[in-house]
Amino acid sequence: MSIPMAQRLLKRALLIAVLALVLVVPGSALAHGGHTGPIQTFTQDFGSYEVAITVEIPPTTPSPLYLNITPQQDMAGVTMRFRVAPRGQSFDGAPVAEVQGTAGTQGVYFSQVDVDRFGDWDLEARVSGPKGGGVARIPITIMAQPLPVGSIGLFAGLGGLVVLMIASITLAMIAQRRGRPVSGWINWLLGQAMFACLIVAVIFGIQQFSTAVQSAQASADPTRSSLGVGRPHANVALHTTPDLPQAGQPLTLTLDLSDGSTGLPIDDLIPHHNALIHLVVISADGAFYTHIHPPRSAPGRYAIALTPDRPGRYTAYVEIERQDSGTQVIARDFELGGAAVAVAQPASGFGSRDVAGMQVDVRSSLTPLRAGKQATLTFSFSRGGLPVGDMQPWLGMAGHMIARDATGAIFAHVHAVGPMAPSGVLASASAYGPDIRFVYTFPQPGRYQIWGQFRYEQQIVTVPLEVTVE
Ligand SMILES: [Cu+2]
Repeated sequence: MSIPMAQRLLKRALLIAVLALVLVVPGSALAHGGHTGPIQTFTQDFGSYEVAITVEIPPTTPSPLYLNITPQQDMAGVTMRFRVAPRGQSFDGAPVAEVQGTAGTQGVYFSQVDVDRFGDWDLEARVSGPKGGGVARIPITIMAQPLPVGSIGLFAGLGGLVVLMIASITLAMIAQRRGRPVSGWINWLLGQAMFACLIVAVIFGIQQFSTAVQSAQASADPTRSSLGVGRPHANVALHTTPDLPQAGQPLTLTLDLSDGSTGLPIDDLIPHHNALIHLVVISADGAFYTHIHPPRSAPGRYAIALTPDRPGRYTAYVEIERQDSGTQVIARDFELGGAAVAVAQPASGFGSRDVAGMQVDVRSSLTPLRAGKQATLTFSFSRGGLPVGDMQPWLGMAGHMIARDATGAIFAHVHAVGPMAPSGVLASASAYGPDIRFVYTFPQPGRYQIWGQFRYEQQIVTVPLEVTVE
């Protein structure tokens, strides 16, 4: 083989390699359940401290597990401690990473713990401060990313081609130096082998390309996503401690999640909207409302303390998302005895009101509201007559709106229109307002209670209102 010919072949091989590398670039990851990516945010309530912990899952081990900790309120005198253990093993002896909270405006705290193997881990977070505290065990899975078979085939084909090209050029150069041509059968063999490698690379390249196209189509079409399989429904057993709680006295709500098919504890929840569980507890009259994020204490078990202020029936709405499944809301009732501690303030309808030192004006694009017709509800924030433009993200968004009808049977958790805030560090740079909008279609006529929830100056701001749908 002559040197110019070898150079031509080399150029051709390089071109093929470049083309193949373009084909091998993996398709975009699916955006649905079970594909939450390597950065996950877990918002949990530790007593009266709500802390969002963003975990950067390492692609390999041993490696540090980086934690970005974003408290939702003042953390003066608060200590946060973190440690990890492989799931099912004791935390005893695990090194503890400690972070001290500071007073004033909260940024992001950083910490890290070390993980030394792939698999399921529990990240234990302990928060204690002057206003109480609590413990959460956050489930983390560190997975080795296997190289797809198609990529292995493509790389093998291309690698073989490159090796054969180098061999061919080397042989040609040796032959030229000796003044003897490379023997015909060697050239024939090299040519056949190169052709075979090329065919392998092309076949696997086409396969990679079609996989990338299919996964792009699947992520563009929500009905054709990986949700096809799904998982059985979740059973939620709710119990209160004490068994007969009294108004104005603290009680602990414990949620035991089990698989509707096997009855085993559910431990495949994935964070959705920055938490594993969104728990909304509302009294029958709607005067008591709370939206909290109970910490996980063991597989399938979540517990949180609260102090409802009036006797009667309460509904706990448990919103979860299981791996490879959509979100589900499970409602459970419980009763409180005793006498009312606080007087119910009637919630106002649309219009202006004062909340948390701001004026909040709420209006609807559709008046009157009608069942089955889409409406945009706008919350406008101002202070001393000036618009407020530095509302902060809560649970990754500008705002959340809970709507519930008077019977308690209709329950909706609506998110503000607009982009989600980035996770972790960058979230603190996001600012919203003065107008925050929600789009919702009320399914049936009736009276509805609505709670708009926002974050401003590190306080969760809840705006209740009551509307009639015709
Ligand atoms: Cu929530």
